[in-house]
Amino acid sequence: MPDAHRLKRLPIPAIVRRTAAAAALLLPLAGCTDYYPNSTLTPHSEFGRAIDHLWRIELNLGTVVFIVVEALLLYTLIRFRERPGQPSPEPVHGNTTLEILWTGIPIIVLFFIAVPTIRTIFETQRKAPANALEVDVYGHQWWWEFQYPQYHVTTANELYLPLGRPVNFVLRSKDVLHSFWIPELGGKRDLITNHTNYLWFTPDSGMAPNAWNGECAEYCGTSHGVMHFRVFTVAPSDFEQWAAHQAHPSHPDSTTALATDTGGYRFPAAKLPEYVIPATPAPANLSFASGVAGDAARGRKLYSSSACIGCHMVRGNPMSVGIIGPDLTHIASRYTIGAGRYPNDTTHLRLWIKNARLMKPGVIMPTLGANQVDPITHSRVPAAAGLTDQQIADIVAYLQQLR
Ligand code: HEC
Ligand SMILES: [Cu+2]
Repeated sequence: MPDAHRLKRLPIPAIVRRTAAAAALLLPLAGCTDYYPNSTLTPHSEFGRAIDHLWRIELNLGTVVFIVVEALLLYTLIRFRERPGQPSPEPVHGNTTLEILWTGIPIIVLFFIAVPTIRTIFETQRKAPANALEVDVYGHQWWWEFQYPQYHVTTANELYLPLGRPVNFVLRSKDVLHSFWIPELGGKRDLITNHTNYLWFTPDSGMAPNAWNGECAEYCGTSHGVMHFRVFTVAPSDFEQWAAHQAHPSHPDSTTALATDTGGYRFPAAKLPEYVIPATPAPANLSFASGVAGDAARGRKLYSSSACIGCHMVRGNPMSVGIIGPDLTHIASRYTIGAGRYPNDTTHLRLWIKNARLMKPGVIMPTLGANQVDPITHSRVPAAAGLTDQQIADIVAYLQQLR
């Protein structure tokens, strides 16, 4: 062969080669060090472990099949490769032994997959135990409603669950298909229009109290990607306190209801994992006047005569009985707004009320700030009809009292 056609070998220093080889070997291990809050590979309930067990069986079986098939393939490629001067191979017409083998082996493989799969289906579809906590889950475009019928509690986008007690989720949709998924605890199971689904699991009793991410796992429209929720698994006594407080109408809307209330329980802010509070930047073209202080009493009056009451419920406020949007009775006890899109703080509440549709694409909540352009209708809210920054600040001051 002429020299010019030969591949020239580049001289690679030994140190570079060795470092590259070591890096290639270590790369897969890098995935083991970080903590991924949305990983299903660290299950913390019997349901999660059942699914994890099944997946590991299938991964192991699949690996064996892969290695055997690839080995046979490589062997065939090398053993029967073309050699110079060799005559063409003779064609083969049918081989009964082979046909039986390649029909029989997949049947055996499928059998080994089917048995544990069917067993896991039955295991995870069993009826919930009688002492289970019931949570009625309603999927909305694009947020979650959670009702605890045994406790007369309704909340949104935040779930409190007692450690060690089975919880039975009754899954329904108010509009299109959604899917309820807490990667580290359990799911996914679909919320189907005009059909009720069930899912139950027990958050492990031995865990320290913690916060988890929940997601919608079935594409449901524009803001599907921002349909998160948070789950707090807490000590049973803390759960009881949380539920007792949430069941009450909130201060300042009820003078009597809070007489016996100790203020309730909230997952301690100091213990929140960093993924709980989102860092979504607010839209650049949305701003709020600086130095405006809100007045809660004025805000309550304004809220109670604004469009808000047609969509939102504030138990204890007889004007506010809407059921289209999230229940705001204890809005100030929550860590996030807009289904995990923004932190629940003064800045984001104000911007949200000013132009919700700019803050989260497609939401039903209309753009309400004076002179704001509604990104869906493209029309400008007239100055006289919209809320001024002062009015919004007042409403936010009121909402922040609803703890
Ligand atoms: C047409 C119905 C409608 C009206 C009117 C409306 N909202 Fe909403 N609101 C919604 C919906 C729906 C959501 C949930 C949006 C999402 O997260 O996808 C929402 C979300 C919110 C949230 C965030 C709640 C949470 O837990 O994430 C706040 C706060 C809020 N609205 C306050 C108000 C106030 C104050 C007014 C009146 C000035 C108002 N809304 C008017 C429908 C409405
Ligand atoms: Cu979705």
